[in-house]
Amino acid sequence: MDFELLKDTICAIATPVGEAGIGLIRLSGPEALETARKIFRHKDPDLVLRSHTLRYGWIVDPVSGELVDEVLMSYMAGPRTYTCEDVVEINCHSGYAVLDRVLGLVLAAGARLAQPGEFTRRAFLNGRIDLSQAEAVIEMIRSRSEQGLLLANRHLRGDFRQLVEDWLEILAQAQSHIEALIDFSEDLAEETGQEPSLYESLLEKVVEGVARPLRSALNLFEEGRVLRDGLTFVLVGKPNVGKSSMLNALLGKDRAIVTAAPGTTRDVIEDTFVLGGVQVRVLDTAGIRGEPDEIESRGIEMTIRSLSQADVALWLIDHSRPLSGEDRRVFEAIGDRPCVVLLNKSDLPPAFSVESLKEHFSGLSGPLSLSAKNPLDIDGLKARLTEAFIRKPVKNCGSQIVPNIRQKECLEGAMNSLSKAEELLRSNAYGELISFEMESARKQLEAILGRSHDVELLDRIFLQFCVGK
Ligand SMILES: Nc1nc2c(ncn2[C@@H]2O[C@H](COP(=O)(O)OP(=O)(O)OP(=O)(O)O)[C@@H](O)[C@H]2O)c(=O)[nH]1
Ligand SMILES: [Mg+2]
Repeated sequence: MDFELLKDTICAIATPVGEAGIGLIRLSGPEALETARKIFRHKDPDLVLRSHTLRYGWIVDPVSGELVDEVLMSYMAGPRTYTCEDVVEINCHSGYAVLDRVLGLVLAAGARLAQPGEFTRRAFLNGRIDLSQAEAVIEMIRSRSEQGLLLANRHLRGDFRQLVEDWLEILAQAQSHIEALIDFSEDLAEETGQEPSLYESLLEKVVEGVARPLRSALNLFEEGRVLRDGLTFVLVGKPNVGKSSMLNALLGKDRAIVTAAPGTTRDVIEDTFVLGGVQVRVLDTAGIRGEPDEIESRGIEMTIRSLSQADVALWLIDHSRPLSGEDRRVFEAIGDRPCVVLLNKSDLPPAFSVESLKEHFSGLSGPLSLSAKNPLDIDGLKARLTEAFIRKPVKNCGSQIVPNIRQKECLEGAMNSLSKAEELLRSNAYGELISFEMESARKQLEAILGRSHDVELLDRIFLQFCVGK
């Protein structure tokens, strides 16, 4: 994006377009107030709008004089605003025609239509937030579960920014000590032996103050992914074992067709629910069987593909029918993926014992006996899944900072340079080499905050936003 564009005034509809109580049109930039005043009519024509106040009035077409909408308009003078610029928000009635008309008038009055994420981008470029906070805004908007929201909130508050700034400060200090030494290091080391002890104390500061906490943040990435992006469970089993019944039971609604005939489900059906504060995507699949017809075999291919995307396989076995070669095919398809074995239809007399199941499939652990038709069993299953896959990430991520994938890559880069710097400090290497590694660790950390203003990176991040944010 051309940074010159920062000087103009942008506008956009900030709420979803459609019929609703209120629709918001937002303006930001040096001309925001002047632009809005051209189309806003208040009963007192000489009214001076004070900053951070809300006023009642009408939007008027300045050319025809037509009254377009009855609105509340707020004016907030920068820098105490979302973008740090002057901001005006017009609260209109929400409808396709009204919002379109008002936006048209704002554009005609001189504002430019904002690009996706441009308001937040301005907040970033004007220094109100750093890049980790801007990313948290997207996460916040997208978040569909409590845990994801908590993580996003921590970043939005600037906790990660604070942490990274502390690390940068420690590294900058260490680096300046090293550099001060570079000119006279050899003499000093020989005459007084100060250098090794300085190195020791720098080493401790860098390891304790930066490398160790940085590594713990990195270690949380995988668990944080569960909280942020959720988990995918896939229901697999031979035909008619109750996979679709289980999907419906987990979701608490009739999502998939259930019939007594095997081969009912032929596509992959998916939906989501929240488990332990985490978003869970669950896939119901076509039953895996030996001699499928053409449609079914396509379905089975999709089942295998779904298995490869899933975090956990929920393998359903019909406990009321004898085990068969089809169950073995399922077992083989699951391979060594994380798997929970569910012995379904526990309300019917069992056709085999749990021991014989374990003999059949060696290495299989703790099958859970249940019925998709019994709500108490479903509660038990959910508790078991929460315990197995969600409790630990939630506990470990507690109030910690958890990087997203971009931040993780920056942290890994920084860690790599820090390890080299540590090694060099331990071996009393030349100051220049140590300083070089510290500098490169700092660059990686600065990239987390977006200090390098890499335009492509900024485009990649902000274009994920909607227009109006
Ligand atoms: N008694 C009993 N019947 C069940 C239970 N779970 C499912 N069923 C019945 O088993 C039959 C098959 O259920 P579905 O949920 O369609 O099984 P599916 O595994 O999705 O079958 P396909 O899609 O054909 O692979 C239906 O008649 C269900 O009502 C259970 O726990 N107990
Ligand atoms: Mg089914």
